[in-house]
Order: sequence, then structure tokens, then C-alpha cells
Amino acid sequence: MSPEKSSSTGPDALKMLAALERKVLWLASWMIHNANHLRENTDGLKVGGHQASSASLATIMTALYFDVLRPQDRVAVKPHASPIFHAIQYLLGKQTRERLEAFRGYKGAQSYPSRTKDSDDVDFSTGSVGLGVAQTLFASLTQDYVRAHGWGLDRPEGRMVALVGDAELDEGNIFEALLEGWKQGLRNCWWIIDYNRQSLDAVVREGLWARYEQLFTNFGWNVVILKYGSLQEAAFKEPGGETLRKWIDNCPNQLYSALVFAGGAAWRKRLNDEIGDQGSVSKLIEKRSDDELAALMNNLGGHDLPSVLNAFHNADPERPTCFICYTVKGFGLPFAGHKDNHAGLMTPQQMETFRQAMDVRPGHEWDKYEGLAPTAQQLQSFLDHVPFATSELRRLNAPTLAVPESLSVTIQPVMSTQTGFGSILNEIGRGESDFARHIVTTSPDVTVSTNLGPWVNRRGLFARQAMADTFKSERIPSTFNWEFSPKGQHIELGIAEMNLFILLSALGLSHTINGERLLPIGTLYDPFIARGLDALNYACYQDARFMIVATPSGITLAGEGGAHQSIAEPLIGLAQDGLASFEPAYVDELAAIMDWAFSYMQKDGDTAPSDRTWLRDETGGSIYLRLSTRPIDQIKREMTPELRQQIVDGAYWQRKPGPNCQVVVAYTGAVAPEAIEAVGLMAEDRRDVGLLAITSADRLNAGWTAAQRARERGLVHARSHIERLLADVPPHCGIVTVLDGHPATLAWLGAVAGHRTRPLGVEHFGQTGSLAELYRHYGIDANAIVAAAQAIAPGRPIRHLKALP
Ligand SMILES: Cc1ncc(C[n+]2csc(CCOP(=O)(O)OP(=O)(O)O)c2C)c(N)n1
Ligand SMILES: [Mg+2]
Repeated sequence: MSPEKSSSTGPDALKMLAALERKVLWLASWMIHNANHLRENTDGLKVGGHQASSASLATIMTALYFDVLRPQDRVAVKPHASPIFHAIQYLLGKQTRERLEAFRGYKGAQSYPSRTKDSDDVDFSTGSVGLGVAQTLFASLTQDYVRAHGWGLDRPEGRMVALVGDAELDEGNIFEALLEGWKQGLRNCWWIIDYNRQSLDAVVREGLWARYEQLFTNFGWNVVILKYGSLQEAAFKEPGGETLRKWIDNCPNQLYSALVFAGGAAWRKRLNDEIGDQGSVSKLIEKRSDDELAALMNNLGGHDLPSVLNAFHNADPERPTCFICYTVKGFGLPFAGHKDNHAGLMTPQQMETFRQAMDVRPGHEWDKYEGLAPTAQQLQSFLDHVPFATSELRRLNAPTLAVPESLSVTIQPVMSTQTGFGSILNEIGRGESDFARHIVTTSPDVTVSTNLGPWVNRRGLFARQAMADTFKSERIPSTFNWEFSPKGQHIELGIAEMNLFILLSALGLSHTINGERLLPIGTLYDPFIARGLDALNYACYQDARFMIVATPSGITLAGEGGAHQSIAEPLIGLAQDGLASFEPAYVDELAAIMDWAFSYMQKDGDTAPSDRTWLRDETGGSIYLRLSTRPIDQIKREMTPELRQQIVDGAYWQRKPGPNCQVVVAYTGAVAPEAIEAVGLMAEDRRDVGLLAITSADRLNAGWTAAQRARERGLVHARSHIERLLADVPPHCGIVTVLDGHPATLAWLGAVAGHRTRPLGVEHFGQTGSLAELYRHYGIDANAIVAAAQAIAPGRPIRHLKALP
């Protein structure tokens, strides 16, 4: 079903829209001026890129928000057009004057539209260029996924719209997304390119529009070029008009921009010099005043309301559409077209001239109807009927899905966490619960090698159109059933980790965008998190909810070598906001964590920290599980509620230190056997050695930080989980920490209660070798642990210690 097409915009509505366009430009400019000149600007940083960059989209955004968009449509606004967005929301009654006055300030409207920090109904955050653009594409695929599964059919389909800076199209993630969109049969997606031919630094290359046109056409998009405005189209019909058109077409971008900046007299001189002697065109030029000539030459398609409206109203929802809109950066402002205008700010004097030109009286700068031709009543009545603003609830929600009390898995005596993950999902895949139905998995061409295969065999791959597995139909035996259907629950992506994270971002916002909750799980190799890191950060910043399962990881991957061995990822897990990170060693731990995680992903509550862990668990978030392919001996034990809780909180004593404990080994993940072995090797020479299993350095660290902060604020009894665990460890005791990742991940443990600490881990690029060779080389084997213990926990020489290589 396509969104209803609005009838073409009538002359009265056009008048209102023209007035609103003027108002939007004024308010945005005033907001920026206010932020920089009027409000004390203590950081000395002036607004970068807002004034000129916003002006370039004033017409297009006026047309969209006040006429074309419907409540179900969703928009990613180019980062620097944020003032225009906030001004529009203010006119629609969804943004306060206080927040506009505090634009860029504390608790004010955000510099770049933010779903989480702004209060005025931002659909998709933007800021890091390129990501919001791709988000619209994946949001559209998500909408199709949801509807194909029979959900949300009572709601009209939305169009996913990106307002794209032309320089934004240099970002590689856009091309990755385009290819994926083509594979997945993208529809209901508009990318509106603000073709002002300027980037931050300068004017862009000539002829980019032709590259864009070919590119988008190749990927199956409809391309609509809005080059000339209606004034220009009318002038082209005059005698000599064709010559003018040719001149415009041949004019280099730099020159056009320079002339826009220089104004009417400069246009006249240049045009006269170049085509003035060509008969009738002279008349066309002469009969216009300097101002009229400038208005004509500035009247590019993207600044012409009728052309823009017409193009938008006639777009076909079944095909993704790219609008290439010619615009002028800084349109209507004194630095229009100047190549240095990105960080341009109007001087107080220029602002004063602009105020007068806009008929805004001093003291009435924030008045909604000030200086406009239609009356306040006419404007308000128009605004009251804007289709986009009619529905109160654009931000939807969905009920929480019940998660089983525990996840079942058959634990083999020797097993890796990656195998455990595959088995857990396989078990979930057997059931027909609501929970199982709402899980959606995705992977960038590593579905099989991350152990999602059994799940995919059960649940199938998703595509809007069914596609058979020819191997199956030809009866050729294969382990994996690769059948696509609209009911499938796995979205297979090409090898592009950026796409993985942006898709997870879209799937993980489905409850608020589509009113249907999904439980997205994405798998990838741990080192390649870095490949999509900005997109992961972006997804978290938007508060999308998903689980990433990163496996294999670390030098444990031995034979694969340095290009596949991750080092820094545990630190990413520790530092990334909105992402709770875990690295379990055992499969029973993994099952406990995943079970908790499925609930955590759905939480959206109170920000107050729990007084047990000092973690803000009620707010929920996304999950990162760092897993391994190393099969290790599993512990036969009962998963008591207490153990389960401690695993989720981040650590438990696998071997409690005695009262005279001299050394504790604290380990994370796949090096569990080395830690256990080291404890055994030391047993005769060091008293009461403790073994601390750390399942989440991230959560331990977060709780510790929060508890300290709470104590500084007077809550003297605040204690975090790690503080309680280390409370009884004698002060003279040393701690050796070890993980297959950067040692700084656990190094802070020494600061918790002042224990001397030696962190072991991997700091330098890995290489090929056997696991034993690499653990020895990088110093994370049992012997290295013992050597570290001997160094920090004085006592008699540990007899099993061998000289280090
Ligand atoms: C990933 C990323 N790199 C760099 C920047 C800094 N930056 C902000 S806007 C911009 C260029 C904007 O050019 P364009 O997209 O054409 O928008 P315009 O200002 O012309 O409207 C740059 C480089 C950023 N925001 N994100
Ligand atoms: Mg630009």
C-alpha cells in the first residue's frame, strides 16, 4: 500500500508555504546568531557550518514538512540543517522557544538532530555524515520485514527520507548501502541530495551530478533532477532564453558560486561579457534590475517551491528515488555561494540588515507570524492542518516480549562459546513462541562461520520474494538450507560491517518506528567491529536495541594470523556507551547472559542506578558478546540463581581466596584454562590463591565508577559488585589479570581496593602459530601468569615457573 498522494499544492497553500519558508530561514538564522553573538559563548567555538548549510535546505524542508510528509514518514535530516528542523518543529508547536534560544547550549536544541537528546521528535540522529542516509535505507527494509511478517498492517506504510549533503555522498558507507538496497529490493526510500556543490572546505568537482545519476540508475533507483527553478524555466522560454540555459549548463561550479556571492551587478557583467553580444539574450538581461537578475540566477530547482513540490508529489513509492536538487549554500544570506561560507556567521550588522529585510521588529525575533504577508490566523490555521503534524504519536512503542526463564542448551564436556551460541539459538529456533518469532538474525556473509547455520536452517532467510535453494531442489546434499521467503528470520548481508550495524540500528528501533518489537542479533568476526565502529556507535547513540555476537576473537584464533586477531575490541566494549559487553568463558555463563540480555534489550525505564550494582539496568541497552572458537573443558555445576546473578553482574569467585591469600588471578574468556592451570602451579608456593572469573569487565567497571560517584555525593554505603568481591582480599595480595585482548581492559582492577596488579594481555599485532605458541609469545599462558604472580606477590620462588622466553 502506498501513502496517499496529496493533491497538487494550490495557490493559497503555496502562499502559506512561501511565507513559512521565509520564517524558517529567519528563525534558523536567528537561532544560530543567538547562539554565537547574543549568548555568552564561553568555549570560543563558533557555530561551524550551520548558517550556510541550513539555508541551502530551507525550501526543500518547508515543502516536505508543511506539505508532503505524512506522520508515518521518517526523515534523516542532514546534520547542519538542524536549525531548520528545529525551527519547523517550533512552528508546528513541537519545540519550545527556550530550547531554540539555548540552541547548542546545555539542554538546548542539539547542534545535530538527536533522537535521544532532542525533544522535538527527531526520527533518526545524524552528525557523522553518511550514517543517517544509510539508516533510511535500512529503515525501509525493516519496515518491509515487519510487514512481510504480518505485523503493523493496520498502519500506513511510511517513506524513509534522507536529506543528504552532496559532500556526504563521498562517504563509503553510502555505496555499501546502495548495493545492499539493490539486493534486497528497496522501496519507499527517498534520498534528497542538496546539490549546493559545496563541501566544508570548498566547491566540489564538476559534473558530479552525472556520476550520481548513473550510479543511482545502476542500482535501480529513479533519479529526478531539479536543476532550474520556475523563474528560470520561464526565462528560458523568452527570446535568448536558450542561450542563457546553455551558459548556465556550461558554467563551472566555482564560477557559479562566486557569482551568486557577488550578486546582481557581477552577474550582469559576466553575462554581458560572455553572451551579451548574442542578440536577444542581451534584452533578457537588460530588462531585469540587478536584484531581479540575481533572483533569476539564484532560482535553482531546489529553491523553487513549485518545482520541489511537484517532484515530491509525483514520486513512485515502489522504487527508491534520488532527487538531485540544485541549491545555493547560504541561499538568501549575505555569504551565499562563497566557498568559505561553511563556518560563516553573519556579523551583527549583516543580521540587522537581514532582520529589516525580513520585516522582523526588534524584540519580535521569535514571533511565529512576524513579518509575513498572511495573517497570524491564516498561518495558524494552515499549520493546524499540516498533515505531518496531525498525529500526536509518531514515536511508537511495542509491548515487551516474554523471555523464557532460562535458555536451554546441551553442554558438551568440551565446547567453545561460539558452538554454545549456535546451540542456544538452535534450541530457540525449535519453538514457536512469540519470543522466537521476533528474533531476527543478520550477518555480513559470516552466517555459517559464526554458527548461525542451525538457526537459519530452522527459520529460513528473509526476502520479499521467495527464492528456492537450488541445491535442495536438485537434491544435492548440503548442510545448510538456503531458502528465502517473506517469513524468513535471517537477513543475509554482503560483507560490509557498516551495513550490519546500520541494519541493526534500524531493526533495533523497530518498536519505536514500526510499533513492532524485534530482537535483532548480528554476528561478525570480532576484529571487524572496528570496520563498522562508527556505525555501531551511531546505532547506540540512537538507542537502538540489538545483540552483537563477535566471534572468533583474539589471538586464540591462532592459525588465522594477525589480520583476523582482535586486540582492542574489549576496550571498545568497555568504553562504548549504550552497549553492555560480555566475554564469557563457559557455555552455561553464555546461556545465563543471553537470557538476561533479551530482557535488557527491551527495557526502557528509570535511569536511577540499582543500589546493588550501581548499574542503570532499568534503562536497558544493546549487547556485545565476545566469543571464541576455542573448545575448553566445561565445568559441571548447577546454575544457581546466585551464580547466574553474579555472571550477569560481571564476575564471580571461581575459587574463593582464603584469608591469607597472596595472589588472585582474574581472567576473562578463552584463557580460562591457562588461569586455572596457573593457580594450580602456584598452589604449593603461594597461600590461598584466588581465581576470579570476569564475565564483563564493562559492567564491573561501570558499577565501580558509579558507586564512587555516588559516595562522593554522600551515599556513603554505595558499593559496586567488584568492590564487594574484592573487599575481603587482603591488602598485600597481588592481582594478575589476563585476557586475550588488550591488558588495559582489566588493569583498573588494582585501583578498586588498592591491590598491586599486573595486567597481562595482547598489545601487539598477532601472527600465525599454534595456540600454545602464541599464548607463550604474547605472555598469556599459564607460565606467564605464574611469572607475573611471582613478580608482584613476593615469597619463595614458585617452583613450577619456567624461565620466560
Ligand atoms: C564522518 C564525518 N566526517 C566529517 C564531518 C565534518 N563535516 C561536517 S559537514 C561536512 C561537509 C558538509 O558538506 P555537505 O554534505 O555538502 O553539506 P553542506 O554543508 O554543503 O550543506 C563535513 C566534512 C562529519 N560531520 N562527519
Ligand atoms: Mg554541499
